[in-house]
Amino acid sequence: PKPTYLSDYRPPAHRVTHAELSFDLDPAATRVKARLHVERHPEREAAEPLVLDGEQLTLEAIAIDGQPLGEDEYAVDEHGLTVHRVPERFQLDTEVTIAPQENTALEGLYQSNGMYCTQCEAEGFRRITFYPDRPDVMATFSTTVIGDVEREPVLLANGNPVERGTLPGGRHFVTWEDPFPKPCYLFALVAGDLEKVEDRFTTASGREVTLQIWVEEENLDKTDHAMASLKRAMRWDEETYGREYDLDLFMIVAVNDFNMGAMENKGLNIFNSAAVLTHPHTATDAAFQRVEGIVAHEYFHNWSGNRVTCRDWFQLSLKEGFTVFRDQCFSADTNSAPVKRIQDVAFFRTAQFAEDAGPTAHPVRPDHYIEISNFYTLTIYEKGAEIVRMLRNLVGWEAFRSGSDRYFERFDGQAVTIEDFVDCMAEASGQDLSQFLRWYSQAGTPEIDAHGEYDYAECEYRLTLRQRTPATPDQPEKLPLHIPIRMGLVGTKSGEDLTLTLEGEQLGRDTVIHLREEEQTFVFSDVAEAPVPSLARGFSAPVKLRFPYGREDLAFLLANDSDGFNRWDAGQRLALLALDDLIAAHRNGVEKVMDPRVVEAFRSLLAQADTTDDKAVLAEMLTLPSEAYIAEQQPLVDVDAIHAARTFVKQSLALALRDDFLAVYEANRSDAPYAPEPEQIGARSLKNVALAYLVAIEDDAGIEHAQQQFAADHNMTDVRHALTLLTHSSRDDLSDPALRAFGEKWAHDPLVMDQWFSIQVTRPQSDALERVRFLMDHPAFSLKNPNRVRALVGAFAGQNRVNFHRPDGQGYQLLADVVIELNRLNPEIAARLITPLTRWQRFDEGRQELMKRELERIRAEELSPNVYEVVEKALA
Ligand code: DPP
Ligand code: ZN
Repeated sequence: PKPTYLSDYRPPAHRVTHAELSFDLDPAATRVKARLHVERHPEREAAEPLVLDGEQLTLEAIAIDGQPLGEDEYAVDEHGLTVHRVPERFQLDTEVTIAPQENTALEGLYQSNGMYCTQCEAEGFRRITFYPDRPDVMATFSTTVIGDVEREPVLLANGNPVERGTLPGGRHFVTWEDPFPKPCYLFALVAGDLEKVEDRFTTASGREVTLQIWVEEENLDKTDHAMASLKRAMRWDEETYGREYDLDLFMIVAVNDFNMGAMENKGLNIFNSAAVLTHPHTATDAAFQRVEGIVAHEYFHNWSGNRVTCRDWFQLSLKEGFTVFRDQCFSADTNSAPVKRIQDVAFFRTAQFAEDAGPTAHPVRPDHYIEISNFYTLTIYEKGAEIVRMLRNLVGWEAFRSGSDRYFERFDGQAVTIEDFVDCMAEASGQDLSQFLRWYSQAGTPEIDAHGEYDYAECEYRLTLRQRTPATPDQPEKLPLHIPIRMGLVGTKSGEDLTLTLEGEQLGRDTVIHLREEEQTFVFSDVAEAPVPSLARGFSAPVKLRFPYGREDLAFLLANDSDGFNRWDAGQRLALLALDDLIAAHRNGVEKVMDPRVVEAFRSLLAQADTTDDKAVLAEMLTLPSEAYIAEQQPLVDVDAIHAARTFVKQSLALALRDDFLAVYEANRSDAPYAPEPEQIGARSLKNVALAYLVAIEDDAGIEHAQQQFAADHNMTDVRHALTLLTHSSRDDLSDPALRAFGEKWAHDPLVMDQWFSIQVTRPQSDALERVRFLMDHPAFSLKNPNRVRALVGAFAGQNRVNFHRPDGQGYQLLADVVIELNRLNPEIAARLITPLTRWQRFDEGRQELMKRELERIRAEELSPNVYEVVEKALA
């Protein structure tokens, strides 16, 4: 397979202005008729042939302006269709057949639990019909779906239904029209035996919109939260960005077999059932919040993505980065804002930093790819969102909003680039953002080394920042970036933010300084007392910032920093320093000793449990950095030492503060009916964090509470947490009966069984790998369903570090076996699953060899472009 390059971009030679499609559904041979209204691009030559994408299609008929084409007038190969000579403007009619029932890749038109559905982003439409499958071809669509009255009573597509009727032979049809021009990646069709929940929304300008969520009948009781989230998101986008919904109907459909989380098809969003269905008894608080965020994300795409879309797939972050930023802000506004930020950053620093440091590192706007579906990454999405967040902070909310208005007005109905977006922000703010644009083209995580000196005599504080971005594949040299650092200086006597004066300018107590050079020194004057700097508040830039904090400094910031995010971060840094010592002790076979400063810090945190107004933040502060994040900090990852050190810290804290944890647990229990609301969620997380410490030392009261919490069956958050604690303890007498009861109770619900799979295969005990193999034969498991694969194999390889990295290499072998099988069934999921193996550089030589051996074993297979691209990069 050959790469596609950004620098090769050319506007399409032909564009489609209108597409009339008709689908006569059949599992083995669905007949797709397409009438495309085509025009030659005014600047392209008359002699250019018409080239359309098409894969796995059987062409049955072809005509131009009603005249069937002779065999020498066109050619079909495995990538598409070429018509050698075409007029300047014409109608192309084609008829093809496709086989949805054989489509295990879940791209294009496929079947899931008997229903028909589509996934076209990025390049799935070419598996439906011959078409210029690229986002800069925008057409209006009219779609007729013909199905069986009994099997497919519901026939959906984009836009508004305009006609329906019955046909001979027990068939019926519905015709849909979408008046908004769109690229074909936003096309959607759904047909099956579905039920709906309906609601209404009145837009700011008074238009009535019908909202529908379509599900299988047994899931009708799991849609309330998604519907409420949708309405909140619609209102929020009006109030925050001035964006109204534009059709009369907005539909969401839940599908069981789905590669992504969800898809923003115009007027007909298709969701992975895991990203839309919730019920207090089947979904955790985290799942409720995830559903809210994804519903909002897909809805927000209606403007940032659909009305204004991407010129080419290199611009993917144009819609994804902006939309993730929008959904993050929405979730922050509806829940605890500091907790949302803490959770997003904790995840980002673990997973995106690892991506940036590995062989698949790429810029937020890549300049080449082999398979675009490999680029739906944390870099494009989350780092893209961090860049948009920096922009918002650089220009200020007002200019940002006015830049956003400009962007939507100027480019409505167009397919545009990242520069177009940034230009709007530059115009609205009058700022020069040219250096800032490097964030989009330069891969890798910038590292900042900071140090500061307080001059008592001059009352000056000098802060020196030095930036460097390490080399990444294809990019050995890096240029300095424009990095906004939000900061304060916290007085060591007062514990308060000091007033900042920089080069004679008064900047308040919390300010942003701009690092643009490789090295810069900022001199703050009139600093009345020695300060501890609080840097990159709120994670003001996606960088690694090192500062030689002492442990007292960190304990001080943890207690005094006015920025909640940095208070949390100070605690994480303090814990990391202690963990470093313990990891070294473990490796050297020396007795481990707990740092009393960490114990004292936790004691003061626990003392705030009664009075804090944000229990969710406190729960985050009481949570140790994850094994994955600790590993990110180590030059050479020693999974066993990390696990042992972290377990030791957890147990030491639990032993020292046992009564405090118990009191916090007991004070935060509640019998109130479940609601996914911030206050309840905060209390539940705090209580459950406390319980985890107690069970970590097998405290009798703790174990009893865990068992009771499991048995009480009040809500899935509590049940799942208790089951996880019992299953991850070393006591099989606790875990076995609970797992059995849970598995029997929920055997009928695949989304709950996914949780049951994940809990078991992430246990640290040495039988985890055997459990994976055993559970792969469980009747509820199927390699064909992406959710099952992620819950079982993905969770094991991605989250069970000690067992995946077993020194005998069996974890790697298991993953490679699954990848090889999935490569044939579902290349997109196969390619994603490989990720943990691609990180081999970070491990000891023995493991490196074993990991590479498995990558080579995969490479020896006949590979899909998806898997090929990842494996080649990993072994390069
Ligand atoms: N489903 C993906 C998303 O919404 C692709 N657009 O981000
Ligand atoms: Zn998206």
